[in-house]
Amino acid sequence: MRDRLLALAEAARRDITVASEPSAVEALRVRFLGKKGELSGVLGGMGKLPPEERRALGEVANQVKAEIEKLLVEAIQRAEEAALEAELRGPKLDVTLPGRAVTPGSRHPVSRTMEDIVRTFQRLGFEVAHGPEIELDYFNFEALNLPKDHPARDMQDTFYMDEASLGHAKKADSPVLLRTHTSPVQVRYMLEHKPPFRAVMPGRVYRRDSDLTHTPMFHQVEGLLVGKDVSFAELKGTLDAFVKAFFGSDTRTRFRPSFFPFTEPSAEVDISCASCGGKGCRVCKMTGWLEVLGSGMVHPNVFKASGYDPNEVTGYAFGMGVERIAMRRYRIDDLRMLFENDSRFLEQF
Ligand code: 2U9
Repeated sequence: MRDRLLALAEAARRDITVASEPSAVEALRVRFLGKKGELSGVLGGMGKLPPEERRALGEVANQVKAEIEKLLVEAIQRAEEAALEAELRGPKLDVTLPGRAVTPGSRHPVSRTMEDIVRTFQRLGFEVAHGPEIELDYFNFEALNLPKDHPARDMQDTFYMDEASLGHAKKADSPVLLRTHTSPVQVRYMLEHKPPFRAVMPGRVYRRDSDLTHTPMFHQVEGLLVGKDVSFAELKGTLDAFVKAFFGSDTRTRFRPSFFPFTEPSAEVDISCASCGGKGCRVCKMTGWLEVLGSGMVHPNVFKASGYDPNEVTGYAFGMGVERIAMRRYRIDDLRMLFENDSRFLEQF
């Protein structure tokens, strides 16, 4: 049996040292050391030997096994190195081929515009606040002076959430919807802070609208400043400063009376047309002015809904659509360009 073990070691030395491929080395491992391999075959008869002989043979068997294992490790290293070298030399891997170009991404024009608007207000001392896009009817409408039967609710068609799909997530006794403006963030902010404060609320909003000039999702930046004796003059001064910082220092502003349920009085803000300098052209439809934002003094009912005393505090609010401003800024004449994500369009920014 001892001779058979030594013969086995000799055969292993002879065959393993010449194996040149990983698969051949694996086949040899199975042949010599596998469960039904040659070593097992020789040791199978050991049980019948007397204990003395068994111990001596066991020692030899262990030495043979260790040697074969060492030979196999060396062989696999050799085979892998050879395979790698062959690949580098051979035709499979051509390291002289030019690499595939990595095209860097860029900020979307809507994101850039929104960030720039927010940054401009931050320079004027405004904080930035965020809130949920899935909102309660209460914060989106009710608290903003739009009771259920208010005709102004027809001004914006709303995506309501299917009650069944909300499951246990619905705790409050108010319908759930996709916010139609970021104004509910202002309401939440007022409930969580004490005046005086000023903050802007950027984000996505949703309306049941889809045509050449409307998308079901778009972006807004709204703002709110609340304090003691805040005046309409401050609203005008702040928005004029914003317009000059954002569109250029020679841009003029014009405030036109308007109506929003959550502000009184309300005003729409126009800026002088940059394309014609105010003389009138196709861009401004010959008026010399472009409408960019809405604004007003916070309505007393809105203060009451947030637990503020309208005799103690006043404030102003404003809102703007980011897509519209991005289109002005980059002279994009088709809204759909902003939503198609065509890389030939996006890589221009
Ligand atoms: C609170 C109080 C007052 C937010 C305001 C506007 C005027 C406005 C529109 C501009 C174009 C939205 O993107 S748009 O469709 N917004 O004109 N938004 S005042 O007033 C508020 C909001 C919250 C608590």
